[in-house]
Amino acid sequence: MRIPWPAVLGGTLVAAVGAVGLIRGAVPVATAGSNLGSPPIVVTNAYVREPAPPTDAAAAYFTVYNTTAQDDTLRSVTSGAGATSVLHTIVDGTMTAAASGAVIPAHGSLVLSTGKGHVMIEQLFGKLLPGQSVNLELVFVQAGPIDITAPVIALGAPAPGSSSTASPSTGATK
Ligand SMILES: [Cu+2]
Repeated sequence: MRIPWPAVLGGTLVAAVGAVGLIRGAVPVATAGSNLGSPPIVVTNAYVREPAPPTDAAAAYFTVYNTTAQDDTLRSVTSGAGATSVLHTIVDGTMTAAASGAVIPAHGSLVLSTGKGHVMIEQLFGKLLPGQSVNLELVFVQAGPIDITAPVIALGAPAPGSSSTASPSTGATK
């Protein structure tokens, strides 16, 4: 069974953290002046919600951790699944295009989840079905481009990392 690496990474991080609220303590704090190989940006819990027909757009969600001591900005996102991808954040219940990007504070995180924001993939090239995955390139001002793979999650299915979902390895295998 193939598991996209963001899912594996997400599972590991969630296991280490135990709760989403403990993000600060869980992110390795870079020692000033040293680079011990920890990635500056860690993306977890990436997924794309299966679009409800006849919608021609799909929403991608993920969490970005900035492990550095410097603010970074998610400037743009591109996807192999549609013609355009737009970063949308939700402020006071209103969805707005984050034209200048979204800031991830030093040692902080940016959570794109239902009610908080998403990347809207527009003019889909084809159907997106559960079991498929979508390649996304996230471009950061400081960290540069980072490629991730986001599985397509069925309508109504729980989002990765949203609750105590069973680990894939503990499920009965056929
Ligand atoms: Cu939107």
